[in-house]
Amino acid sequence: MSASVQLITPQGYQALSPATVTAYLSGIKAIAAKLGGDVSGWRAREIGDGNLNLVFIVEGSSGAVVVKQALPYVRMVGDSWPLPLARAHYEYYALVEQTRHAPNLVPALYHHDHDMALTVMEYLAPHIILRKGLVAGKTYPNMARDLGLFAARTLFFTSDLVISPVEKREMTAKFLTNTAMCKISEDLIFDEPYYAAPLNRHTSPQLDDTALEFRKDTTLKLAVQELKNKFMNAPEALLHGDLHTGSVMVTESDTRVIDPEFAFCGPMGFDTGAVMANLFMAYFAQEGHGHGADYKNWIVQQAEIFWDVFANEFTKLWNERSEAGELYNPRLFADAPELKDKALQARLDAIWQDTLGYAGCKIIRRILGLAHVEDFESIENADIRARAEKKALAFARRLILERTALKDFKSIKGLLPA
Ligand code: SR1
Ligand code: MG
Repeated sequence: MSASVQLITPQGYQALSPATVTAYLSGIKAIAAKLGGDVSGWRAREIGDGNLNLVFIVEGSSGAVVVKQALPYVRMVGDSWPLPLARAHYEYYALVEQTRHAPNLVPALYHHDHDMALTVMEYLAPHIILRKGLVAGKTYPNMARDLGLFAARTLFFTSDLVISPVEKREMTAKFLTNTAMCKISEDLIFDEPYYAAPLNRHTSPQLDDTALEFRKDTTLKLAVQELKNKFMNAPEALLHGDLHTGSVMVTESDTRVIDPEFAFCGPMGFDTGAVMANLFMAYFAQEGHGHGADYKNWIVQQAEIFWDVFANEFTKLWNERSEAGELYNPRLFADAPELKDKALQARLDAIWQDTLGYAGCKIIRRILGLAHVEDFESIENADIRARAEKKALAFARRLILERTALKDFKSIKGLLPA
């Protein structure tokens, strides 16, 4: 750790290890009962391979749990980059809220410890991280539908279409202070790929010229800053905030969304755009994984199903709305009944445009910024990787710049290289 950086941890916080996590859990009655048997028989391992936190699996004679604990710094960079432990609380609050609206699509919550910045939750087995499944060429029949339902329900029910202005502002205020995590997104998604930020990296030398072109691209930078402005100033709903394929665990039949530590109230299209971006990156990366044309088509189909299910569920919820919710309140439809459908279409069109814009930003940041994705990183041959990344970058740029003209999924497919 550099001498100038001070890591701030409250009294009572201690980063756990496989050796200490079992003793910690043995002090929580309900968890001890779930694990079963004596603490001496429990096995613990640390499996966190994300960018930020510790994740333990603890198994006992009758059950298993996952313990996720925040570290006071960014794990992928080290303790020279401090990061507030408070993200663990925002994650917990977001999970509680998501559980209300999409209970079968998130892990069950067992325990939250504020001082220790940790949450104990359901051990999902035999689930794997969706991104890894896509890299391995696996198909998941329910995944796109489930993600569409998750996005529609969590976004709709936390928006002004349902909750009162008081509740909405309270929710916005509660997450407004998730500042450090929002700042990471503001920097890493909207700024750093577009200047020579010290921690940026890309496939070099193959993408050197492309990276420079993006840094010189005034038109693109303007569009990205507009999207950033909306990210910072449009609290439409409580977002997951980091809804990429590494935040989803799957089996053949089950889908669970994890890791909402970037949660805040922002534009709905930021979440839907994350899903789209990561499915399309999986698509472009197939160039290096070679699972065949049918698999590539399957991925594109999943992006389309995701959006269709999202829009259909949003429509269903819109049509079932009660009198609550401040935005497009049904009292406005009494003398203008056609407004109901027109308003829905206007909302969906706006979310669609944002979805494309944010999807583009999220693809670009994963290729030119700090935090990359396994889809591309696992392509060992740098020439093949660079070729796939270049195509993805060109696609992403068009998504951003043409987002108002690209009216439907068919037009998106038209942008994909033959
Ligand atoms: C420094 S954190 C880098 C990235 O990891 C997370 O998954 C978020 O996407 C974040 O931007
Ligand atoms: Mg995460």
